[in-house]
Amino acid sequence: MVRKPAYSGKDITVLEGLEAVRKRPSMYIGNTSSKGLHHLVYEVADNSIDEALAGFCDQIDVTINEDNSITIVDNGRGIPVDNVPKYQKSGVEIVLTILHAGGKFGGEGYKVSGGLHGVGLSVVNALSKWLKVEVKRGGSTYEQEYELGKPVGELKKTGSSDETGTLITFKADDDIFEETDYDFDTLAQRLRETAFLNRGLKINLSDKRADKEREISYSYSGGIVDFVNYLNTNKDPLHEKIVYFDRKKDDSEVEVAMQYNLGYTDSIFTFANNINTHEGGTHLIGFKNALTRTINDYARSKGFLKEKDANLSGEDVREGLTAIINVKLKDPQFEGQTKTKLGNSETRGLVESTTAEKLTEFLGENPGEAKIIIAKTIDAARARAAARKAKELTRRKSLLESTTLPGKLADCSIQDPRMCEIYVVEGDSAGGSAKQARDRSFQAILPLKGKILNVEKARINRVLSSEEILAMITAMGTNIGDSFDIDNARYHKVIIMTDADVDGAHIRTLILTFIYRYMKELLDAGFIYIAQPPLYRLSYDGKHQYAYNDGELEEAMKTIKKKKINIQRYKGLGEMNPEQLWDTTMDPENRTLLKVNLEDATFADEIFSTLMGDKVEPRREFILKHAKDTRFLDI
Ligand code: 0RA
Repeated sequence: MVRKPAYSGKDITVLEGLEAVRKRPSMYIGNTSSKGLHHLVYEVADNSIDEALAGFCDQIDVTINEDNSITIVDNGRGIPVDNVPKYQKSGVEIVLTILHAGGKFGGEGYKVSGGLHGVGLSVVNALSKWLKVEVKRGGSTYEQEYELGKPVGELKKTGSSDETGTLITFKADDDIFEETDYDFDTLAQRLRETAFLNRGLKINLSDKRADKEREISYSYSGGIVDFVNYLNTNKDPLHEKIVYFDRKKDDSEVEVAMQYNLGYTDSIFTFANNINTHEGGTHLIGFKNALTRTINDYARSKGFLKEKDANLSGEDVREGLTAIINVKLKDPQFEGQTKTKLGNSETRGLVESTTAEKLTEFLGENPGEAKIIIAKTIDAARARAAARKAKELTRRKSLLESTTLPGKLADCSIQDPRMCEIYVVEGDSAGGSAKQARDRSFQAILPLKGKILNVEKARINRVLSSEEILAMITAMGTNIGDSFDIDNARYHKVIIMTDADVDGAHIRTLILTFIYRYMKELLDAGFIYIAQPPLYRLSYDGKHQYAYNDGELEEAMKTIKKKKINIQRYKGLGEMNPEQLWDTTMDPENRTLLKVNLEDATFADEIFSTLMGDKVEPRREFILKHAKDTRFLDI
């Protein structure tokens, strides 16, 4: 009898591939914390969304099961089940076990690639305790199961069906992931964004976990027009009609939706193949160029700008603009620090020419709206010019560019920004403690006076006349807005340290709002952190220990079980002496820092415009709704 060897050469390559994923999971999914865990869901969902992009799928159901496994069902074509001769395996098994096998067949339509996305279903499979796949295709149903990425038996035909589609259930491996508990809101946020970007696609999310049962459904017939409408909900739109245009050319598509509001900052979000391109790229450059040129041309042709008038600047024409730029292309190139910057050069031309042409058309056909928009941009330019005339902006600008550091900054002695950190501290007294506590070789301290200016409600000239904000800008070294340059960052860790009370939370949000609106790249680069001072100090028997929240306090009380425990509750940073502050909050060996993660930039926009904007009612509702939402508290 001739026995088939247990493993062929090809099998060994597959096993080595999966082993590599399990050995270095972060190389494939970024990290193994909660963020990496949620990436598994996006990875599977992105495959279904690829089916939707190709026009074969219009519904995706995502379920968090009772045991924290995830089921994702789509009504696409179903993963091919036929044997692939080269591998002597079903298409299903190839997609689930070979790295980057997603696009091996078909080759049609759009493929998501680059960044942490598009790493393939095999990565999810390799990082799962178990995975089950069901396919409906060609009149039949099929099933196969895997453990730690390896098939348990072959793909089996299980019945008949006249539908098509794919169902995948997987349980993340708790030997790999630090936690395996999914957050409904995090998934909901991302899936809603996906629904906005794919007009008409229906996405259902349901939570079956005990005491957490919930269901939500997203489907937007207006696509990115609905997205802009949603983003402007808590702002005051300047004109009713949302501008929308699109174009298909060769293998690329672009669509843009935009609307101005009364605010002073811009909220432009760009996407390529459903990926949020936080770092911008060629599509954003094309859009900005066309916007500036078109508005100037129109304003001149209609006499709003006279010959003697200077051109409106890019910042002028973007003031108060909310826009979504969504491109789909065959072979996207993702670059930049976090691989979220679109690099395709041909996309710039497509977005630029489309925007110029269609926006000119819109302005021509809607003179009422055009007039309002132009008036707003001219207003913005006037404010800038007035500030400049009053020597304000030029003086400030040169001040920003100057190397004179703010007087109250206690700088560190090391010069290499990669090793340096700055503590932005609430209040002069806490600032004083921090100055005494720090390691002056690499830690700088910048004390700020209480509530800084709310930049959400102020125009650039007022922002730049705020002493506290100027101090932050010069200390960081990067400048702001269009002049921002991350290469000049003087510290690669910016640590916001405020009291652990309501006022402290407010000040933290004000500082974050400023950074988000004027130095967003610092957030993208992962340079922004929040310090975690303790809430309690327990002393007993001449020993002491700290508790950072009420849960920890309870735990500590249980373990100590001594009669005489003295509990001190810190009402503010000022109550800690320098040694305590160092031990608990500033010593890199002991402290916990919270990294501010802006993966969800559109959610951040919602947070800042709601919390810091003019409208009171949405703010009240938002705070009530998110009162227990740690993402909001810690942003
Ligand atoms: C490879 C080729 C084709 C479809 C798929 C993969 C596919 C993968 C997933 C993952 C989740 N849902 C999915 N749906 C489809 C093309 C098949 C064809 O040409 O018919």
